[in-house]
Amino acid sequence: VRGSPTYPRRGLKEGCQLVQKSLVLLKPDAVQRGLVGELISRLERRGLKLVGMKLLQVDEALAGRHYGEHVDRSFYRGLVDFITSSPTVALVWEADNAIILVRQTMGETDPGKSPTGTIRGDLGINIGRNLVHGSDSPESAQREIDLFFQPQEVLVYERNLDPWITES
Ligand code: IDP
Ligand code: MG
Repeated sequence: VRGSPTYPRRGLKEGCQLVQKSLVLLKPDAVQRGLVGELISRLERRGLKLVGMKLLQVDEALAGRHYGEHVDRSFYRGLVDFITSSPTVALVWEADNAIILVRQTMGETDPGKSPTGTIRGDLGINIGRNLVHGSDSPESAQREIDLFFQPQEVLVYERNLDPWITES
């Protein structure tokens, strides 16, 4: 990720587990429904480390850049109208294999197909109101973090309980 230091000690670990970052958005439905705390709590409790956080109003330009891959899809206009309709919380989470961990915690794109125990399976009904975004690859994460955060807004710090979450 642009501006992020490398991790000489924890970058590449035994078993080839890789420290990754994932961009998570708590979409306007999450903010409007008062689920910000609940959703952050679920990701915190999973053990993910919070390294970036802001509340912002996504504008048309940012929405277009973030969802550019979907520009030709029938749901694109509705998606952009929705994400720009009310404030969004942007988060950066870090962990070994953070991309897949976040997506597991989120559930499937369609809440109706998401298992209970996941954010979308427990708290959502409709694919157009599925509460959260999570990066789908390390490359997407890098691109998306750079859209939402300045390099200095993604922090590097030690967490004292890490040895109780990850065997190093
Ligand atoms: P993801 O959020 O699970 O990665 P994507 O396929 O990347 O899913 O789609 C981005 C977002 O577009 C979804 O989270 C959802 O809000 C919206 N979306 C995707 N497919 C549909 C659809 O068929 N109808 C309405 N909205 C959709
Ligand atoms: Mg996606």
